Amino acid sequence: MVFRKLPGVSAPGMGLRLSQKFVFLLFLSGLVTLCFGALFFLPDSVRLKRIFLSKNESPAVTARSEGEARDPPRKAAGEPLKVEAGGKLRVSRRPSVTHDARTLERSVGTQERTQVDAVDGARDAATRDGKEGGKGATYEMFKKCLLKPALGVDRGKPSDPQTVQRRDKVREMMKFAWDNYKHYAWGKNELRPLTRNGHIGTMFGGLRGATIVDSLDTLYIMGLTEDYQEAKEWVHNNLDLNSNGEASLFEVNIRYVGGLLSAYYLTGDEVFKQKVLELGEKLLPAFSTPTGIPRGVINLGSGTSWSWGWASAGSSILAEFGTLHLEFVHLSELSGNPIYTEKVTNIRKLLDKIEKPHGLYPNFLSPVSGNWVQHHVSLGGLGDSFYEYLIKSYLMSDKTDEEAKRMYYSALEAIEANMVQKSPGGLTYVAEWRGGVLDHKMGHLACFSGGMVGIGADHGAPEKRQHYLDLAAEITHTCHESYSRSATKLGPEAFRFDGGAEATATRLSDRYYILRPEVIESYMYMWRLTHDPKYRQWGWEAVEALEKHCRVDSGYSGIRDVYASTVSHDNMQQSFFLSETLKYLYLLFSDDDLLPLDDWVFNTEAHPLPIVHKSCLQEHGAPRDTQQTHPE
Ligand code: DMJ
Repeated sequence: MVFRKLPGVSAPGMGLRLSQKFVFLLFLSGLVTLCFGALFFLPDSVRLKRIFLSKNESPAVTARSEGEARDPPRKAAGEPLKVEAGGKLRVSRRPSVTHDARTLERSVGTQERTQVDAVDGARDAATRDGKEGGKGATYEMFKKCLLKPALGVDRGKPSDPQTVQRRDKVREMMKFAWDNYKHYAWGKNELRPLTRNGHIGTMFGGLRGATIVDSLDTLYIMGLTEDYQEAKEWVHNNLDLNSNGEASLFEVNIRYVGGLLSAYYLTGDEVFKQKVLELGEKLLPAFSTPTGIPRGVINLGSGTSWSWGWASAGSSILAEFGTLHLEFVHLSELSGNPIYTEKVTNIRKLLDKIEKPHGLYPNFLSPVSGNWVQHHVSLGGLGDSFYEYLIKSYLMSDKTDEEAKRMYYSALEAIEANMVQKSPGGLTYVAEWRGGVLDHKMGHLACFSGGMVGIGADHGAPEKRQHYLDLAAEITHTCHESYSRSATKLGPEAFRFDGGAEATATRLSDRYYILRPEVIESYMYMWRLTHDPKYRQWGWEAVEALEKHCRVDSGYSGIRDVYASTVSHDNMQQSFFLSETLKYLYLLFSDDDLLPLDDWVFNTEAHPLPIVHKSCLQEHGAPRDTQQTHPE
């Protein structure tokens, strides 16, 4: 009835009755509320939104504080997420929070709110600490608690001339890789050595200089002092953490957090501490899920996080949320803020409690329900570094983290019982487990496990120690076979043990090598543990193969087929080549007193972190409460 009178006539002029005016006002105020509410659902970039909502008001937090979970943002331009050659992850345009997940998130709105509050508190504290230099432990305190000098008596210089020569060669390789990055890709994330330009990629959420941050410690331990200084200057002047892109929590943690932490612990340069505390704080919102299991992707600017589009049912990935512990414990140590340790302790507790098929840890877990999403278990991609971080957490805690130790050895037992196999030709390998069915394939990534089983050997049950050392040697031998059976003497991305294959790739798509470190990493650990000269010999074979097939005019490149003697290059110099592959080679040809293993634990990107000698640190003034957890 009201509407019949409306066209072209203003309401006051229509002589409306009081009740009609009331209905009209009600309608009008509803309309205004609706328009304002709609602002929350506009993309971040819309100007109107920036005018009406204050900058700090993260849409994610706002939505959650109303008990609503917001759909993850869509990438403006980009491809659907997939695992790139090299196991790297690309961001999907497809939001992966399902309807069910949203409903569940709504029903736990209060819990979410508490977590967001905690995160905000931590943000404030971390920012303050970052700016004020922090209330936590310092470089000096850690240094006083080391058993030996970090760089040894003479920077680990070996005594025999051949090893000196080989080590010098590795140093020259680092210099070559670095100089070309510097020349053609400075400030970008990685070098494309054939096209001589930089690559930014989609893993680091707008952060730049991945190769610089990943290389700091390698340059430092190799004594490439001027290059290290330039890298440090860049971090100081150009490492901008106020980026607003979509980052992999895992990749940012292992490369940037790990790289900055180790640079700080090796050099004491305050800029690294300040940057790493600032960055650590930006990662916290990823943990604001009903279970506290972080999602895989985070917008470092807004704090919004979501799951990889390809990970089924919005799940999080074991190797990602299980590879934060070492770095986060150190973030708590340096900031004096226990929140980082609490976040990773919570992950650990959930994993410990949850029922595991045959004692195994599947690769996908829902951050909403805390249940496994499928039963695929792997010591390669998607699973690998979770196991690595269990034993390394135990070692880094000065052997006090009994929970990590117990979980590591029972996981290893389950892996041995269900996944470790012997090929007809007598090669020991770790197969993949898919709901009880074995896939007789081992990935290059899984070759880190030779070193892992090796460093854990001495801490297992006394009657198992020799067995573990033998197992470590056998796995490392198999991985070496995957190299020596190819034309290039470099190993494929994955090799098989079925259909007549023995440590060789059968599929075209598995034949590439992208400068990965895992096989060389195991040589390095096995050398330190046994001093069997074969490991140095195998390392040298790898150097020769890298020089012959991967070195190009302007850097190092991965290759597309390790079985083809005329190689085709992939035009990528991965940052982990400088961070891991060359560092492990250098350590392999150095004396054991360069970064001794009784003081240092390497994160999964080969960044050395000092063992936390808790009581010693406290004696030197470190706070006691960085390990506190929230009351249950
Ligand atoms: C590195 O970034 C790390 O070692 C990670 O744990 C696995 N993949 C690459 C190297 O292959």
